[in-house]
Amino acid sequence: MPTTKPNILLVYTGGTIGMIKDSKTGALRAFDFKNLSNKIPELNLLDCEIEAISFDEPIDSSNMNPEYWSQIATIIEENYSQFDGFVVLHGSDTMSYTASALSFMLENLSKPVIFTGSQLPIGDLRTDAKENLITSIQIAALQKNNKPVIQEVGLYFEYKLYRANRTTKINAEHFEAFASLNYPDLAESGVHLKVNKEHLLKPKKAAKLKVFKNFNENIGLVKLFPGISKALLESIFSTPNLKGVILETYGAGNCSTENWFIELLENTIKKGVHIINITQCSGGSVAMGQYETSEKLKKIGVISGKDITTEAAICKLMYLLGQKIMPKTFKITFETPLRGEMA
Ligand code: ASN
Repeated sequence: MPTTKPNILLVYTGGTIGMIKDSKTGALRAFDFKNLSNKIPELNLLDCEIEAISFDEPIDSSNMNPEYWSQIATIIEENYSQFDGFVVLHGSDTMSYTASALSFMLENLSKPVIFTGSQLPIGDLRTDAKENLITSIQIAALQKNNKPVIQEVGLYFEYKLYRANRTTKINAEHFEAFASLNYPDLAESGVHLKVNKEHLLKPKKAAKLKVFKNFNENIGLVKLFPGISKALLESIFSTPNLKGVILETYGAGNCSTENWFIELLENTIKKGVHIINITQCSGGSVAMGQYETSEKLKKIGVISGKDITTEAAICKLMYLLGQKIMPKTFKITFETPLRGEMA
């Protein structure tokens, strides 16, 4: 019986993972991904075929934006039928945003799209890049009965595979740079690669991949703090063309019950601006109505972000606004999990 090896496409967008130190100047520069296997001969030992494609000009992920998200989605869309899995190499700083955005853009995804990066450049002696890259490729190539095991957007970093839209970058120095506090790990790499099958997303059978590239960027993110001024909030909420605001509240979705604050939110919602309540805690969920301090938000029509991360909330809001959802159904659509991003 002829055996065909899985075909994996590496998409290099930039970030530390693709950097090497110039031996003469010591400066970090982007590395040519066409010569990948010369630099990482271990890749030849993997039981899959690997091709690589790179952004013309690799970027530090702090320069990421929805236009680049569309470029990544286009590369996946154009190569979807030829490859069995995709590994996106991305700077770690904004990786959770891009990976969350891609999870919304790729509807009915039935192949793995694994984001990874590193804290140290690939050429460094102590780099974490090799393990992250090699295991991400192995995960993208995992198959059972000729079907990919992972059929969603994942993020692999320091021995763990997470659901991408559940992650947050939590550390700027540790190799364990990401966490998924509200959803269990999808897989763990130790002596064995252990996949937690019960936590994987199961796509709709035989549904065709749909790719959405419209984002509406007229949104805001407000983190409340004790003493936040009326003037500041009034100025944010009167931003021209504003369509939605993510409000990071305290604990289980609580905020001040002062009249001026609630009235400001109520008037903003009446103008047609969607306000989404998420918690500024790293873990746990918003439960509007649990305390008096959040009951008023519920009454005036604030949307519950439940246990969504800030990164996924931003992407979901821009995505849904880009879908031109009817104002009447916007709240219920936001409160419904679309790609396993919320409970
Ligand atoms: N500044 C880099 C980036 O996000 C950080 C990294 O990749 N570790 O592109």
